[in-house]
Amino acid sequence: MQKQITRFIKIPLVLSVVALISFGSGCNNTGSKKSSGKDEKTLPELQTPDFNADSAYQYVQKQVEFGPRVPNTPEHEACANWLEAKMKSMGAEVIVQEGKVTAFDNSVLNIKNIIAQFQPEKNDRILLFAHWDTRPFADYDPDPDKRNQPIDGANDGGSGVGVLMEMARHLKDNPTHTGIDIIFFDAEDYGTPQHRNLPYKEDTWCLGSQYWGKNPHKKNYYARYGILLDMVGAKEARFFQERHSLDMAPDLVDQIWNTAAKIGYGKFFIFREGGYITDDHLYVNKHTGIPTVDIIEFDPASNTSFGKYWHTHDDNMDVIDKNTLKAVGQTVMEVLYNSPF
Ligand code: AHN
Ligand code: ZN
Repeated sequence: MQKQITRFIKIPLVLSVVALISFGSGCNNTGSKKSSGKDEKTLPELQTPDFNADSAYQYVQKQVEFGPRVPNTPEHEACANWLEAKMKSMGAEVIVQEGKVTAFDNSVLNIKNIIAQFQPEKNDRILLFAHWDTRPFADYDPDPDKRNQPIDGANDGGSGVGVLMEMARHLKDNPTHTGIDIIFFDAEDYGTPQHRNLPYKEDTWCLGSQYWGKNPHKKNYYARYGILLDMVGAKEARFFQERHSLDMAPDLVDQIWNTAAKIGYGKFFIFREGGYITDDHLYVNKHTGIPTVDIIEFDPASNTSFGKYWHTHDDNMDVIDKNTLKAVGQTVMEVLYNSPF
């Protein structure tokens, strides 16, 4: 009898000592999960794979080599086929969602949202996304004669997809605790051009994510959280905390920015509020309720809020810097593999 009693006393004592030690040493850098859940401590700790910036760079370059990825063009079609094949080759279960949407000029765009599912059998999911289309105009190009020509979109379009592809390359051999969906949204950048005298309409942007929001690939689709990557490859890029993201997912913003600082990318992730930016994350959140964060370059000194190359013909491979791709890619991977959410 005596033996039984001491055992009952011992267990809580041991537990509280362990709890005190892990609290005192700062539980955020141990990679361990929240201690509240019952079966969480049975989950193995995950090792974050090394994000290869050369590989990400090549994925960006390859997209650019197709030419501008503007809906209803053969270049767009060819790039979509490549994206689909690549994601399949990395072990994803891929759905290509085809749809028709109406643009600012009432033209009908044939769009493709490319949805790559990892561990599709899991209910608990994280959603990562970027837009893969490129802008049909260069509204902000200094040369007015070139404003009607489509841009390369190396950073605006190419970089987010390139970073997500490099992350995807690791997911089969290094499975995360949750399932992961990577969506490449189409027709984000077909919003009303600024250089023609047209009435401005906010919801002419993000046509692919609006379409998906109304027609999710799975009924009642949900994920714990979403992360959007937009313009994540330019040299010297700075990521401020986008305001819609702070409104819908303040804890995740904290987690991402703190993780960046912890692993040495604090130079890129600035602990200051940026602007309210209309982007795919707004429509994902509006239609599904998933809290989402937009990691997007922001320049408070620029009158567009973005880099000088933005929506000009300077958005080509020359603006892409592997250090920026690495900072964003490794930070997001670290969050995925060590997320307390
Ligand atoms: C607007 O300019 C309304 N939103 C910025 C979203 C965007 C455009 N991202 C890339 N291109
Ligand atoms: Zn754009």
